[in-house]
Amino acid sequence: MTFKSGFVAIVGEPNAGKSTLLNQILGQKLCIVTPKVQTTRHRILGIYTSNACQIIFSDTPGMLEPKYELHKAMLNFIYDSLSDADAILWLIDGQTLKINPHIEDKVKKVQKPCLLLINKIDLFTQNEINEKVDKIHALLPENEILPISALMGIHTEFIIRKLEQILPEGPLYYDADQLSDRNERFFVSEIIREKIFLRYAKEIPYSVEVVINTFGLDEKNKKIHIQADIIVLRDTQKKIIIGEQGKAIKRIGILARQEIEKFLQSPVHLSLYVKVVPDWRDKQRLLKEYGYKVR
Ligand SMILES: Nc1nc2c(ncn2[C@@H]2O[C@H](COP(=O)(O)OP(=O)(O)OP(=O)(O)O)[C@@H](O)[C@H]2O)c(=O)[nH]1
Ligand SMILES: [Mg+2]
Repeated sequence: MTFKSGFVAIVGEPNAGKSTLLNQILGQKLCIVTPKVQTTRHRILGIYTSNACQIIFSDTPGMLEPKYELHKAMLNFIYDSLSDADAILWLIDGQTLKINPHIEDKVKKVQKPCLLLINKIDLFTQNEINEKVDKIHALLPENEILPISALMGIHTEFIIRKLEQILPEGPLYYDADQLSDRNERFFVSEIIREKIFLRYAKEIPYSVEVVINTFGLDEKNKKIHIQADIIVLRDTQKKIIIGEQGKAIKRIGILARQEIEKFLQSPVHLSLYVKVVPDWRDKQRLLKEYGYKVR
């Protein structure tokens, strides 16, 4: 049997379920997921390895109209993933069936095998699903369509079978037990950001960045000590994040610590500071420092 391997970009509208799909395929929560758009800001590799293949998925931010430098950096992650890819999974939200013209344009340009996945079919009847497939087929007749539910794992196994056929013969690019290219520090910052996305409304989630300053084992109390800054744009946002008598940030700290402890499988001491950095979303130097790709 020949061993297959390659890179697969997961692209689509914000909120289509890209990160949910990657987590489902990997069988564990790697990427953060929230009901809000623009949850994912980076390109995150998720590595699936079996006896027959290694598939290196890129979870990407949702396609958007860039409003500030951060958005441009997010778009760069999508474009890089598409140009590196051996195959593309284009995720369409079954609730909206929105076809983003920029994605269509890019997918056509790169000329790679592309599977259209209509997601969230757990919400619909078989008749409704059939109608949706017909609608998408009428718009994009060249591509194979697969209705799935990333959340419930419906037809997600089939995606792997399909990719095994499409991908070329190739080597193990990563160790068989490696799940991602990102380190623990990165995922810890994402977990904190997820809790902020889930608990605050309006512009707060989009004004926040999380920076890990300290990450190390405290030998004395056998806990991993983590200190993180929550960066916001304005003083008013800082006040909201902290909340009355610090109650709101305390809650974030507890929720984040519980999940970080599960993720690291170790007791954790987490301390959070809120820092105002005006315009960080438009400062290339800072964006680079925060791990975004600016060019
Ligand atoms: N019912 C249902 N909900 C889903 C499914 N897949 C994802 N969702 C929900 O859709 C929302 C968005 O999911 P994400 O995985 O964060 O979507 P995304 O495409 O990564 O979003 P961005 O990172 O913002 O671009 C979450 O509330 C998910 O629980 C699905 O198959 N069925
Ligand atoms: Mg995402």
